[in-house]
Amino acid sequence: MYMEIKKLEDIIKGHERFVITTHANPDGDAIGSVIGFYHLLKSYGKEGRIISHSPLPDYLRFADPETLLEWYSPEKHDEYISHADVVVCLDFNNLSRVHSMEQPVRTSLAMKICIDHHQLPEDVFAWIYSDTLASSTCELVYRVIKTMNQAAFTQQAVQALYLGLVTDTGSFRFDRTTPEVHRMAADLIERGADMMLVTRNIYETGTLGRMKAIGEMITTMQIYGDKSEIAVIHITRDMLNRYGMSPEDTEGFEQYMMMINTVKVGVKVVDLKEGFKSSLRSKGAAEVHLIAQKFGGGGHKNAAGIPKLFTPADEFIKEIVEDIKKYLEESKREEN
Ligand SMILES: [Mn+2]
Repeated sequence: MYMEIKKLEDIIKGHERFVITTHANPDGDAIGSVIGFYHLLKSYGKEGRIISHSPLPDYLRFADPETLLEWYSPEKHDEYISHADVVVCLDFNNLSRVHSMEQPVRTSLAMKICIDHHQLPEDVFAWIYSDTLASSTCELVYRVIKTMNQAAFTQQAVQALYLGLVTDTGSFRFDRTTPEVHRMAADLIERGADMMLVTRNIYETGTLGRMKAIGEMITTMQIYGDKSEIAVIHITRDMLNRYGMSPEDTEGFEQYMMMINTVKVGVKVVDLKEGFKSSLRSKGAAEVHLIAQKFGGGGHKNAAGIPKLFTPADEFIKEIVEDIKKYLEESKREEN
């Protein structure tokens, strides 16, 4: 059931022990929102532990200087998860996204609540605070703290929330960057968020290897469609090995396809140890989560993901390019 902030406040006030979690391979918004929410709980004197399937990525370490995020292990955490009062799921809405934590969370008697901006939540949450038009989960946590208890805007909370706003809006470039988002950013900076700390850690720490990988990726990019509307990059196992990168290190590579003026939809394919995963981006009206659905994926209108597939990557690329062509053709017809 969907809830308003008042209901969330009642839930927090009425319970003591909380698990805070987010999706595997957390990004800036995931980390920002769990840290923000932790400080909200603390401001009410509640016990909260941030437990995550994935460890904190190195490049986001600056946002969690106290190492609040605990890397999940069954021995250390299952007991706590099963006896918690509430499990708070941030920046995802399907329990499969917590991977190894899925079973303990599902079987826990704790109330499960979700705070998120993705579409199509799973039917497992007692309460959901969602806004699919929000720029980020950090925007939602900001709203919650602002309404509920501004004492939770500690130095670390504002830094973390600012991080999520910046990363999920692609530095205030994406569609959902509303005047409200800019006002939030301004407010967070006034409350002590260090803007340059985010710039330095997120945008100025790439390695030479990563930069060269981007070079090869751009050179090998394929363009499809009569008007060159579709771009595809395929980062192969061989490329990852040569540049000493993991699939997660290709996060953000999609943007280079979208910088091309003719491109409306971009497809990134990254080889995994076995199989591959894919992410989709679009500009304007094209709704890529609709394209991702056929392959078991989902997400937002302009950014979607497809989890691990085992078909040969070349076949997948052929198929999805045809799907996208058809989709763009049909949406053109609808416009006329
Ligand atoms: Mn997000």
